[in-house]
Amino acid sequence: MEKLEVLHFPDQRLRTKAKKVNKVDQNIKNIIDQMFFTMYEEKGIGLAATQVNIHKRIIVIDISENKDEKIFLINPEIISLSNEMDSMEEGCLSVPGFYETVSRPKSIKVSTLNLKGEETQLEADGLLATCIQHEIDHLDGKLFVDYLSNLKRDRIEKKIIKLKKDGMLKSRKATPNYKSAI
Ligand code: GNR
Ligand code: NI
Repeated sequence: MEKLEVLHFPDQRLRTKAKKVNKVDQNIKNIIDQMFFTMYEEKGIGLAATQVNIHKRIIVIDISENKDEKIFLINPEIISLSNEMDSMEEGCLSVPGFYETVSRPKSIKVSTLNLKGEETQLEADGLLATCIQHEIDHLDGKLFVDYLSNLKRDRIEKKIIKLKKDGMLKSRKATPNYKSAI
């Protein structure tokens, strides 16, 4: 299977609002498979389609120790949020190498579609609740760095731009085609 490339902050494509899935068909199932493959390869605990430049409301998650508990969400919607908050150190495959504490509601209730296209519900707290909220933010074009101070976010942006410039981070620019016309 082919690994999808993950976009890096401050790529503007990460600011795209993803569209709802109309029909859970084979194409959507293939996207989910490719997203799980990419997430496991990149050693993430979650991945939103937005991060791989697919602007559909699809999320994959696996927070298990043994990487054998796949969770996918299609058209996820938060039904309820607890008033109680939880602070966790977050990282993001689109903001590689940076970890900062973010405060979010501690527990949530979410609706999602299963592979038959039926609506189901899911309750989550702890790391799973944090992860789902982090991923739904991606689908709305939001990143965890948006919760930080402007100063911190600007510093991270400058460092990532430098890493890219120095070739320390793969860029998603298309490979130029050097084929000569002769
Ligand atoms: O791998 C990831 N770890 C993580 C840690 C704390 C809170 C959220 C996350 S999600 C992240 C993968 C990712 O970027 N998903 O969008
Ligand atoms: Ni992320």
